Amino acid sequence: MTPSFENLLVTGGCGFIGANFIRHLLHETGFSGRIVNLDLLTYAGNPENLAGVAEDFPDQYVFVHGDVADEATVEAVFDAHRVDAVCHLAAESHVDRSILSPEEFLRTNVTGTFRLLEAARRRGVRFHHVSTDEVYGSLVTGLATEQTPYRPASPYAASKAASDHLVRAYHATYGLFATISNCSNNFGPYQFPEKLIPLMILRALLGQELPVYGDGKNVRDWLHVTDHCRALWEVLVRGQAGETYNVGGGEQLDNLAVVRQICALVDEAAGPLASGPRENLVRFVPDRPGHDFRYALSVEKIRAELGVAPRETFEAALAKTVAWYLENPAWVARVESGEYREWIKANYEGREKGAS
Ligand code: NAD
Ligand code: TDX
Repeated sequence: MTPSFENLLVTGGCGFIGANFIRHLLHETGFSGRIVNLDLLTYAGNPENLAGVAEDFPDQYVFVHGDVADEATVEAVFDAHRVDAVCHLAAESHVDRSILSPEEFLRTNVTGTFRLLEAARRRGVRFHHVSTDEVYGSLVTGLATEQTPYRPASPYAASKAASDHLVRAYHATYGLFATISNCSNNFGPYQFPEKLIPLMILRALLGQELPVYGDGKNVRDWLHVTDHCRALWEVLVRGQAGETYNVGGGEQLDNLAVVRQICALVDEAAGPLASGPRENLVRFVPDRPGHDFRYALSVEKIRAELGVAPRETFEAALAKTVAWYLENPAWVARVESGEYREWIKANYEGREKGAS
């Protein structure tokens, strides 16, 4: 289906999912319009995640260094680039950081979403909001559907819940063409190694201890990022105004099982350690405060209404992900040493934010 828009604003495009999504748009969808990537380049934003994109697609891709919570920046971007659709991914995204320092989460996730909604409603621009299954809170049994009441437990989840409510309010009150997707735990290339899977891959490779929170029995629903990107595109193009779509991988595993699989894959790829299998590196550490026990999503609605279902199996996608981290030592080294920040300083700091 041909999209009804030509100038798509993607926020947070230098992050993990944003970068995968921009690559997906350019390589897999046949989208011939322009992509404007508005990103503040926080610690999680790495322009190297989009290496080659500006050079390969000079007429289709533009980067703007700026803050979604800054009204003047957002207004200027909408006007300068004649934005006619938004896919909003920019966020503070890590639960542990939200426990240590919640304020930035409110600014970016709540105020930032509000600024974008204001700009979109004034111009009648279609708006897609990327959210999380964490808004539903921990489940005892069964699957969360789009009707499950919100019960966020962490400051991160609460900030995402607040932003979801704002999006719904803008649809109900102003008639904004808005959609929301709530997805489960993503994994794949370019994920910052603070999240479970890349953290464990890189620590296992180096033979470092593997910190598993609590007893490792907490369950997550794993979604390969390419399956998420396909779903986002379908919702952007064919989603119905005011609707919410869950996007999950359908494979729920406890954390210890995930870490053990990673250990086995790294043992196989890198050879065993002299001290024995990497599984011996697992250390049970004090639990995350308010740690949600279990997430699991019903993905029936998006399958029935938009024909979207995951294609990857967890096992095969995890093997590909381990291979990606092993095959990209330069990316890993620059992230781990902090050198990717030097590149950002040289290229963007001192330049006016909001200037492309
Ligand atoms: P990420 O942390 O890897 O990337 C976030 C990006 O947003 C970075 O490029 C960062 O520089 C940018 N950013 C942060 N604050 C900004 C601001 N004020 N203005 C402009 N840009 C800003 O995050 P991710 O894992 O790619 O997640 C993307 C979205 O998907 C988020 O909205 C997140 O809540 C949601 N989500 C993620 C997952 C997951 O498993 N990673 C699961 C469900 C939902
Ligand atoms: O060192 C660790 N040890 C550990 O046991 C880390 C970093 C995590 N964990 C556990 C906590 C969780 O139960 O692993 C599970 C996954 O943790 P994270 O990777 O931090 O993800 P989670 O907290 O589940 O949130 C993720 O999925 C939903 C994303 O970070 C969110 O942005 C998304 O909304």
